[in-house]
Amino acid sequence: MTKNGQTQQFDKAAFKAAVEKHLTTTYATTLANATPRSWYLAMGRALAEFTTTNLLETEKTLAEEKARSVNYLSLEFLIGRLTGNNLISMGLYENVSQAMEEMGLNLTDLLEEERDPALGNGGLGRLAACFMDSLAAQEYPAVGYGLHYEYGLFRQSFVDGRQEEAPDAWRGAEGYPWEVLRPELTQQVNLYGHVEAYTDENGTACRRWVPALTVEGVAWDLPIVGYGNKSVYPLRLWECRSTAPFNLARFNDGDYVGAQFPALEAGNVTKVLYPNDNHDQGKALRLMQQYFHCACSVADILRRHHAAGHTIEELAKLETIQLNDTHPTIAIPELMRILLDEYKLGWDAAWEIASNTFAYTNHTLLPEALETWSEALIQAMLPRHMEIIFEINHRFLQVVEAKWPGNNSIKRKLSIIEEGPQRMVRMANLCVVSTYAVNGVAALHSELVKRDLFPEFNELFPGRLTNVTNGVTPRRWIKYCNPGLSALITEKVGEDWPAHLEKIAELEQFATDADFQKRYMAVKKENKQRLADWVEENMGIELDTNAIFDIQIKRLHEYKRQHLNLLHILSLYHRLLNDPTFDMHPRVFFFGAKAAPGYALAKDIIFAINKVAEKVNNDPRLGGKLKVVFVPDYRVSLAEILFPAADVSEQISTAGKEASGTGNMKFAMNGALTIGTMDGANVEMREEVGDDNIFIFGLLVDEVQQLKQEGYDPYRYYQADSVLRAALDLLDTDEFTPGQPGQLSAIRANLLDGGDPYLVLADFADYVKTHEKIDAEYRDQKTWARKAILNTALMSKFSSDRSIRDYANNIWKLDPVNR
Ligand code: 9GP
Repeated sequence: MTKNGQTQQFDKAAFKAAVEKHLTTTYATTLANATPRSWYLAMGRALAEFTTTNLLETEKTLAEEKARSVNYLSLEFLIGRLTGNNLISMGLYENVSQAMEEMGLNLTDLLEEERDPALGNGGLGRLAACFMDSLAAQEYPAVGYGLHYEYGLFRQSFVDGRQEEAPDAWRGAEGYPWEVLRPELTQQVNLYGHVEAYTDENGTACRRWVPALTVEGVAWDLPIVGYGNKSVYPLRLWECRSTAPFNLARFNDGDYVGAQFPALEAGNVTKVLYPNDNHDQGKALRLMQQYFHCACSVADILRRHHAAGHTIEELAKLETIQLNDTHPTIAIPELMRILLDEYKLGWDAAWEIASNTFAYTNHTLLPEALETWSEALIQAMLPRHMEIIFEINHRFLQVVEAKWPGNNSIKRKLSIIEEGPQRMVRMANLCVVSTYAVNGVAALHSELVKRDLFPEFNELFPGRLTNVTNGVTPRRWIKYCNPGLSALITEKVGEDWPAHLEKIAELEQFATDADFQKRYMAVKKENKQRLADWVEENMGIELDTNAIFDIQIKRLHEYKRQHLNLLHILSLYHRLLNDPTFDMHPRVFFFGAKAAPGYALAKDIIFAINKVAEKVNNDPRLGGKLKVVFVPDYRVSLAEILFPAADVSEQISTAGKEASGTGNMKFAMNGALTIGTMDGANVEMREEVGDDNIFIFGLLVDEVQQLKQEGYDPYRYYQADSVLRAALDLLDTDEFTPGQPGQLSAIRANLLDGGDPYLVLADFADYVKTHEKIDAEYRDQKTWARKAILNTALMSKFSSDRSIRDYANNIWKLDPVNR
């Protein structure tokens, strides 16, 4: 590293010349005509010159060093904007800001020109992005493998309060300046067809796949820049293209669609990100996406492995493949197929390699998210893979038989194939059977994986099931998004905390320092103002920054219980209007959430919150005490404004349902106090900050299970609690939809007659009481400041650098390679 954290020499004049050159030669714009967007693009291209060079050099070093590396396979990488973050990692933020200033441009404005690459749905995809950042920052050799979706997660707008979806062409017409096409890495991917038996030249009986369709996988690399070092790792995204040439004869005959048919079909594979979070829809195109992703990635891993001079027998020694959820599971039979059919290894030798190469992360216990694929579908699309899955299962069931002789019910439960009218392949079971490590994503979640989801597997494969608690990168989620707080931290603990978050603990000693408290709270106020300005400019709602900013931002899902938050808001509304003795500190409730397009109740909840917002924001009787803001199109770049501005963080899922959460960590690092259930990583956050500095409420996992077993009756709570009753009944009136009662009734009906599957009513009273405590404590600003500072100081465990070290030391056995 050179001085000031720069990772390369920076020649300002040369950089300015490069920007101008890209402006004119890459974007064909004159200096006089250049728009802020073309300046941003040209700047991006000029910066990518550094990262592409470093990427190629890193690849070379790693091959020469014969380094063991991790291949992170994920259908989602929710990377967010790269420019600002990369500038920070390269240590060039100030230099580039100055260079652009000299050209009459403001860097902050230019950064706003970048569209978010939204190649993920939520926590799972964002975690993958944080992990890539931490791998590069700590120089653990890695390649991220994903898909180059033409359209990312849909753009959300509200029309009369209802969610509308529009396609997200994240690259724009000009392409994304950070990506680089790698034509030499193109792979062929086969689909459909049949399997045939044949005898090879040695007289051995063999099987081979005769595919019916071949498409092409083209690689685009995005640079993952190591913070403060020279390593740049590729995030390699595959785009599907047709191998068939354009059919000019058919075109000339007037068959315009037919002439392009293969290209149109192939283009569909990577056309769009499936917009479901924690839900598996079982669509054929999705399976094709998954296989396309895996086939390209496995082939590329083998290419790299051989290019570095290694033999196939050494694969598990030099490469490990981490499966991010079950989405890339088909990589397992794909590698087996290659080892058996192409390398001609025997089953045992192939299995030895494959089962020691793959590891799997489980991110959910929700049954609707645990993927199963119909055997018939796999059989048609990937006939050889289906044979291999049957063989894996056959051998596995012999192991089960040896352990539990004659016990067919255990066999039925553990089998990779689920029997029924339509036989299904259970991808999670396939993963547990075929990998050397399976991890959950927070201590509680990993315990539940062992206890409730896979107890027999845990007995069968002792030590295979383990935990790695999630984390988030402090570079994006403190340093970049909260410059005020970052400056304050640097002043107190020195400047290397973004790479060594343990350092942040030194802030603890300033928690009671009156001067520090004042400055810390002043930063919070500035961040609240930044958010308030955004809301006023984009939504026309005026906010008072003296109010408590209470924020819930995450995907819209019943288990995350945005409707519990809504019921609390309704109860406050009711009390402000009906109880003259009721007093509360002004509060703004923020929401940000996308609902899967086919998820009706989630969309109803969005509509209800928007309708309630419309009313309360304009009701003079409330004296400005209550505001509700649902920010449209919640995305990473908006999150960067929301997290730093929060006083209160809502983490209120039903206990046992949220595997970890990662927004909870970002809020706390930025000094918000959590109101949360004993769920996911909230449990470990409480351990870190202590019970006094977090607001825990609600039923525990075992209490939830017990209540359900006893027969949960939501009406009991409705009848016993008049505040709850009033809030729920408001949903049946036309209070928020004048002249149109019943528009919000679906939520009430789900909670009362629908059985309230996520126990919203059971947790309501405790939730309200805990919010009253928050209200009282916020009024004592010194105590609040102390608690907020402690939250920042005590969050070092939740750096994704620590998560990656845990993976590297305990699972991958990976060493850093410093450049
Ligand atoms: O729902 C979990 C979320 O709790 C966790 O933080 C995230 C990253 O581990 O994964 C989410 N799971 C999924 O999106 C689907 O399994």
